[in-house]
Amino acid sequence: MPVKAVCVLKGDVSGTVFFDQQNEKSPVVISGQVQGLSKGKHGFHVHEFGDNTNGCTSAGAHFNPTKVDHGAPESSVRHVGDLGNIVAGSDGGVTKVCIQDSMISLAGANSIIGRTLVVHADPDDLGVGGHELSKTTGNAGARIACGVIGLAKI
Ligand SMILES: [Cu+2]
Ligand SMILES: [Zn+2]
Repeated sequence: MPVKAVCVLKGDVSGTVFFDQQNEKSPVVISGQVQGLSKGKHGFHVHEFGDNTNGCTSAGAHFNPTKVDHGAPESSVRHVGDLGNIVAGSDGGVTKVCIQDSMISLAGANSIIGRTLVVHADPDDLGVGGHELSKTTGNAGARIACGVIGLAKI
């Protein structure tokens, strides 16, 4: 049974991101846009909690149910929430989001429903930057926008 979810990003930048999954075993198609990013790469993750009581900080760490190291979306070793980067082509414009991911899900153990989508100030180094934070956060810097991922109408 297909499931659809949506996240409205708010903060220093704004955006709307949709998640579509045809069934529990199919990849999740992530689409939408973010407005106002600075040119370049910005870390893009699902964080553990759908708690924004203290802004994006209370969303906790990357969603990582299997307790492994941070990594690239295409890596076999990665947090479930590791969606890599989105790339803004120019300062302050509209950045299209177009990602397909086979590790996140909209149901079951890897479900991202009720968790927080975060956009970061800096590039995610995908775990290979050699920084002390590379293996936990990708050293992606401040959380510049976030929103809770909720169920949407099909
Ligand atoms: Cu993050
Ligand atoms: Zn991560």
